[in-house]
Amino acid sequence: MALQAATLFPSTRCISKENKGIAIKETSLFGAALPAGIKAEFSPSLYKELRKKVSNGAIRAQTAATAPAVNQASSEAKKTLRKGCVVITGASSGLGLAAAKSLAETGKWHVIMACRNFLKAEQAAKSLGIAKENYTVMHLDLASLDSVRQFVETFRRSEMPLDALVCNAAVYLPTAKEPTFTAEGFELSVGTNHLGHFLLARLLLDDFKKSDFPQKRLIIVGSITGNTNTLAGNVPPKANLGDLRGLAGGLNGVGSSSMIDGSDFDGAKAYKDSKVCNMLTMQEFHRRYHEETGISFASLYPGCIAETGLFRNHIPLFRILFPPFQKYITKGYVSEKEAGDRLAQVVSDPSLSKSGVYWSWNSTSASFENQLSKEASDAEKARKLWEVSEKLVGLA
Ligand code: NDP
Ligand code: PMR
Repeated sequence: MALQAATLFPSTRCISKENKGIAIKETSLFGAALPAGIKAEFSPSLYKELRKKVSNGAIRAQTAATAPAVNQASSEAKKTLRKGCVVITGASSGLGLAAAKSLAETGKWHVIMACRNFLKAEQAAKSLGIAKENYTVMHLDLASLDSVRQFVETFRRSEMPLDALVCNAAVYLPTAKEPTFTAEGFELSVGTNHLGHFLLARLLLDDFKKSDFPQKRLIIVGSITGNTNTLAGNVPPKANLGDLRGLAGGLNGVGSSSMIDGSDFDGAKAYKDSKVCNMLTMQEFHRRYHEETGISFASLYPGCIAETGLFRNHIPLFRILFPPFQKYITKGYVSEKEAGDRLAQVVSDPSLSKSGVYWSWNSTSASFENQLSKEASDAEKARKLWEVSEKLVGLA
C-alpha cells in the first residue's frame, strides 16, 4: 500500500547517468532502507553535471561572430535558444516514456523523468535508446506529499530551469473492491492523479517564473473517459464530482467517503473523477495565472493507448480484448509512439501554444481544440475544487 511504502521509504533521488551510484538526501536505496545513520552525501559535482547537461545543449546563435549590434542580438538569442528543460511525471512507461523519447531525440529538450521507481525509469530510458545527455531521472512519488515537496527541493538544487511541466502519471484501479490510500490518507487514484499533481504544479509555479524560455507550458493529461459529452464518457460508471462533499471531507473513507461526490467506493469512477479534476485544474490555472506569468496551460486526450501499464490492474480478459476493440471497433486506438509524439507536440510545437485548451487529434492525426463536458468545463466547480485541494495539500 502506498501508505506503507511512502512512510517506510521516503527517498529523494536525483542521479545523472554519469554519476550512477551517487544519491542525494537518500534514506533508501532502490526501495531498500539504508541502515540508520548511513546517508549518502550530497555531491555538488553532481549538480554541476546536471547544469552542464542543459547548458551544453544550448543551441548557439549562428550569427555570434559578426557586427556588435548583431552580437547583442545573438546573446539575447543564446539566452532564449538554449535547450528546454521539461519535467514529465510518470515517464517510466507508456505515454510519459514515449513523450520523453520524442522530446529527447529532437536534441532540443532535456527531460527530467520524475518517477517513483528509479531503476525502472533508468532501464526504460536505456531500452528506448534515449541518449544519456538528454535525460535525468529524479525520484517522485505522487502518492506522498512529502515526496512531492522533496522532489521540488531536489529539482531546485539542480539549478536546472523549468520550461515545461507535464503532469502525466496516473493509476487506474478498476477491480479494487476497497479503497487504498496515499501516505496522507487520500483515496489513491484521486490522491495520486489529482492531489499529488496539484501540489507539484502549484509549488513549481515559482520555478516557471524564473525561466526565460520563450514558451513555457504546463500540461495536465486528461481523458475522454472523464468527459460525459462523448460515447466513451458515458460507459458506466460515469465521472461525477457532485458537490465535492467527499473531497471536502478528506477523501479518507473514515470520517467521510473515499469518493469525491460522497458515494460508495468505485475504482473506475475514482479514476474518471480524477481526470475531470485534471481538466478543471488546467482551466483554473489558466484563469488565475496565464496573463500574469505567460505560461500556457493545456490538457489533452492523446487517443486510446490500449496497451499501456494503465490497465495492469484490469482483468486479463480485458487486457486481451481491449486493444483489438479499440483498433477495429471504436477506431480510437493509438500506439504509444504516436501518443508520445502528440504529447510532445503539446509541449513544444509553436502552433499549440494557446492556453486553456483541451487538445485532441482526428483520424488523420491533426490536432484540434476539443470541447470539454459540461462538468469538466464548469468554472464554479473548478474554483471550488481548487480551494478544497489547496486545503488538503496544505497550501491554505
Ligand atoms: P502507464 O501506467 O503506462 O503510465 C503511468 C505512469 O504513472 C507510470 O510511469 C507509473 O509509474 C506512474 N505512476 C503511477 N503512480 C505513481 C506515483 N504514485 N508516483 C509517480 N508516478 C506514478 O499509463 P499511461 O501511459 O496510459 O498513462 C499516462 C497518462 O495518460 C495518465 O494520465 C492517463 O490517465 C492518461 N491517459 C491514458 C490513456 C490510455 O489509453 N492509456 C488514454 C487517455 C489518457 P510506474 O512505472 O512506476 O508504475
Ligand atoms: Mg472505452 C469511441 C468510443 C470509445 C473510445 C474512444 C474509448 C476510449 N472507449 C470507447 C467506447 C467504449 N468503451 C464502449 C462502447 C464500451 C462498452 C463496451 C467501452 C468500454 C470500456 C471499458 C470497460 N472502455 C474503457 C473501459 C476501461 O476500463 C477503460 C477506462 O475507462 O479506463 C478509465 C476504457 C477506455 N475507453 C477509452 C479509453 C481511452 C479508455 C481508457 C483510458 C482512459 O480513459 O484513460
